[in-house]
Amino acid sequence: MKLYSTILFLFLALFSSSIMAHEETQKVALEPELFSNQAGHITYEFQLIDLENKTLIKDSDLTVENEKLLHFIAYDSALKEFQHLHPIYTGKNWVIEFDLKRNGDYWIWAQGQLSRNKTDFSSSNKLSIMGGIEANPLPAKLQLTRSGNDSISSITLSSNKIIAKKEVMLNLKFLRTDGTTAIITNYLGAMAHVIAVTDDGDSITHVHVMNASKINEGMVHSTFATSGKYRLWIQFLDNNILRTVPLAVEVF
Ligand SMILES: [Cu+2]
Repeated sequence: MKLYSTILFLFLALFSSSIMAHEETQKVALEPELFSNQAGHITYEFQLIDLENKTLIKDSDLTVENEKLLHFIAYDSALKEFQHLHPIYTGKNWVIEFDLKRNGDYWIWAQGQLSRNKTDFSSSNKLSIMGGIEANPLPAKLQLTRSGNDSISSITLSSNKIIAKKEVMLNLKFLRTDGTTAIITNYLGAMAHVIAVTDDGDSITHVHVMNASKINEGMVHSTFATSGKYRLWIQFLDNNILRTVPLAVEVF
């Protein structure tokens, strides 16, 4: 690693420990290596650093989880733009290519599992995008909704109260806005994926939806660490088309 990388690494380690204060421990740092801040097609190269061993994490250091070695999630601070992608390892860096057409401050996360101790990690950094479409205005507060749709595919989440630090089981119904029956097939090893983010964007949870006994119904078990409003992005395949439905819930 170059000197500046080492300095950046130390900075990241400090920065991460403050923003991730409510996480158990910060195990892995995400260090950007090469990227552009210009809106459009972005090639983002980064390194993952095992903070315990002070080593770079290669593809061979990770376990395949939900069919991928590494999951990459990006969203803007308005919690409107969203991407879930899978970086590849080049032998030197991890690389992901994606399109961000809209300006804004983006959170980026890498999620994976270290093979050496089978522990999951979520590591974040930020990326400010300029030169594109006007940034989404920051909403005064997140508009709560337990049902939403992406094109004709829709989701309705059960209305049970969610309490911080208590496991909750939420039911999901997969519907269509035109009344036809959804055709749900597994996406990356699960009926659906739920990515939950606190309304300040600084904490992320990724949980999986399991089949319930009824057709086109699923259930998800989760424990929300803190009270407050959360954005949920629910991703699933309906008729083999990837859909992403944004919802928002309050945790008491
Ligand atoms: Cu993924």
